[in-house]
Amino acid sequence: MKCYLLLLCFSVSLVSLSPISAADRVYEVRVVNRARSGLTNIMWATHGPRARMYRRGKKASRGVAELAKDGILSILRRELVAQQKKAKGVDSIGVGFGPGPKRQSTFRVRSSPGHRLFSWSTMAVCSNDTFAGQDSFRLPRYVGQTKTKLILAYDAGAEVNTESRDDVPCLGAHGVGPEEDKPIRLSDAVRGDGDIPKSRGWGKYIARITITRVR
Ligand SMILES: [Ca+2]
Repeated sequence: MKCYLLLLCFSVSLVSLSPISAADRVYEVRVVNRARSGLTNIMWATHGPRARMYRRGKKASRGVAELAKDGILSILRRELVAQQKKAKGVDSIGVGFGPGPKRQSTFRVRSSPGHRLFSWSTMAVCSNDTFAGQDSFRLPRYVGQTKTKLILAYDAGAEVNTESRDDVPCLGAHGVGPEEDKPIRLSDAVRGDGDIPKSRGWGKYIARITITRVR
C-alpha cells in the first residue's frame, strides 16, 4: 500500500483540464482491473485522427515510457498539451483514478464535436514497464450507446523485465531499473521467475473498459 500511495503522488489532479461547453459530448468510462495487482492513475485524452498517445510496434514516447516504468503522468500530460498547442487535434486531457487489484473505477470524459477518439494509459504496478490502455478508440456516437472492450497489456520497451524487487514499484523500487530500447509490444504478463509472484499477474486481458455516452 505504501508504494501505491507514493505512485499516486506522481499524479496530476483527477480532473479534466478544460471546462465543458454546451456542445460537448460527455462519456462515462468504467475500467475494470482483472489483475491481482493495482493499476496506477489513468492518463486520458480525447482527440481527432492526427493525434496519438502511443502506437504498438513503435518506440514509446518519453511520457508513455515514464508512465509505464513508474506511473508518472506529468510528462505524458505535457506531451499531450504540446500536441494540443500544435493543433494536432487533442481536445480534452484528464486523469482517472486507477483501480486496485480486481477493482474498478469510473470517471467521466468529454469531447467537443470533431474529436471522437479516446486514448488512455495506465501502468501495471507490479511490472517493470508494462502498461495497459488504448490508442484512438472511437467513442460511442449516440447518447445512451455503450461500447465494451477487453484490454491487452503492453511492454513499453523502456526497461528490462527483471521482475526484481530492486526495480519494480510494487516492491518499493522507483526510478530505477536497467533500461532497454525496444518498440512497444505485447506484454508477457508476470513470468513469476523473479521477485513478483505469478499470482499477481493477469490472463490474456489485463482490464475491461466500458464507455457510455451520457450527453
Ligand atoms: Ca520491458
